[in-house]
Amino acid sequence: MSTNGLPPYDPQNIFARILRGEIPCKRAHETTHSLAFHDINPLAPVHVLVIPKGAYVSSADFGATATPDEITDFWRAVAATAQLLGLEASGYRILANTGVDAGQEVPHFHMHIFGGRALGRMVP
Ligand code: IU
Repeated sequence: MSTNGLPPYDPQNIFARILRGEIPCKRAHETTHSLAFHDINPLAPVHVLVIPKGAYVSSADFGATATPDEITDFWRAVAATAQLLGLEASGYRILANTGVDAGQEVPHFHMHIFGGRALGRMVP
């Protein structure tokens, strides 16, 4: 499985440590297989990250190797988190930097949810 230019999964990455409770986070939502928490450096009035609890380096790794239960749980967690944070009415943006060319900093798959204002057109 390609890791999109990233090293193999490192269980010491910061999100793995958050999942193990070694580092605190501001939790927004939690499900059987997923956790949502507020980004430490928000780029929008609402900026949360949704991550699977399993060890997946990137969105591509997750899509190719996670179980159907984990994948369903993840997408439901994304939608539920947006709803809980009041983003349903006006909408929001989701984004997953995937690998080196996207500048993915943390090598544990995470989906950004941005919202709370008009976000403008997406640029690469
Ligand atoms: P990226 O898609 O890998 O570039 O995004 C990583 C995000 O993780 C970025 O928005 C950081 O602000 C965020 N983050 C965090 O919320 N808590 C942390 O301890 C660290 C990074 I390190």
